[in-house]
Amino acid sequence: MDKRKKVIFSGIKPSGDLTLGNYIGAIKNWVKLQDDYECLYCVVDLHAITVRQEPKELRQRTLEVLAIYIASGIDPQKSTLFIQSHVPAHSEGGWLLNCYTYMGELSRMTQYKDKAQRYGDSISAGLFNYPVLMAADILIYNTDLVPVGKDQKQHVELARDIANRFNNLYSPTFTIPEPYIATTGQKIMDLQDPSKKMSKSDENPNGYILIMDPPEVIRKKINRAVTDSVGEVHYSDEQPGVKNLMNILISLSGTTAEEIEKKYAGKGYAEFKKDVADAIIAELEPIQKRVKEILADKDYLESVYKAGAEKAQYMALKTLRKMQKKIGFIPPAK
Ligand code: ATP
Ligand code: LTN
Repeated sequence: MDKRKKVIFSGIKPSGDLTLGNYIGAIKNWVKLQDDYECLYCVVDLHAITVRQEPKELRQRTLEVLAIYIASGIDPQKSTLFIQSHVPAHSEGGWLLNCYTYMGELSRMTQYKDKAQRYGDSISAGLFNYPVLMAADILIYNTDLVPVGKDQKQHVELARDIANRFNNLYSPTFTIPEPYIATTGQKIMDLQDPSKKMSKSDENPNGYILIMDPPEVIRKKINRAVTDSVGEVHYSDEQPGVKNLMNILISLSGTTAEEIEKKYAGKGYAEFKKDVADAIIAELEPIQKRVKEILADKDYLESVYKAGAEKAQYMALKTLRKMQKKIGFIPPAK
């Protein structure tokens, strides 16, 4: 039977160089979903400008993120790859949904609260509204599943609330999306402070590993990663630094925590750290090589994001028109 494939949507902001957290928590899982779902993977540049971006860097990074998607195994023949600002329905849908979202809901978003604390008064209204744009991203494609890291679960839940509100107010319009969180590598933590997530906008570069970091830098950062004075490789909340390194190894090599504990019993951390670094390098080196090749072929990249935007626009416009009609807007004259 030819049942409609379920729709998957996800995106990463080109707001900094991508980290191992983005790779393990997002991209690596996306690759696996391509055969079973209709997947749309987006570079969410509209989201990136919620904090100030240097125009030249934003341009470079947007293309680099796209190249990383492809180099990591996302196949433009199977999945729709595009740049968010090329599909204006995201911004338009975002505005409409803003009028169906409460200030109270947005002020409860953890990511907003964290960033508000970090940036103080100079925080943009865009940062506050950001989850509404994300809801539009998801809802205009009638997305069924949203693969994200644990940190984004709250935003997907807000998208569900907004969708239900709109559906109940008018008539069924949106599919109610579900977060789809992979069991391994849900949240990779900062190497210097394992109580916070590894983030590309961190000030301390030793806290994160970049997808494009050269091997010697990866080794240095893993060697410097904060552990503890226990001296035993155990998977325990009391040893958050070691646990994080174990999670990285588990998601990259497919071993289990028990196997790792057994292998390094009585051996301290040096050999364990070396093997973690080896596993990261083995995974990232071929991807880095491909990224460079893809970035050198601008025509190819352009053909990918052009085809992606056309397909996405077609899907998104259908939903946007429905929303406008239900709200009570006069359709434009033909
Ligand atoms: P920033 O730190 O600048 O806010 P970010 O690194 O969180 O950005 P996003 O573009 O917001 O990156 O996230 C893209 C995807 O990567 C999301 O699905 C998010 O859940 C996932 N992700 C980001 N950091 C991690 C992490 N440390 N562990 C697991 N998943 C992560
Ligand atoms: N908010 C997400 C990035 C993002 C996203 C989306 C993820 C924007 N739009 C739609 C999934 C679906 C973040 O900060 N990681």
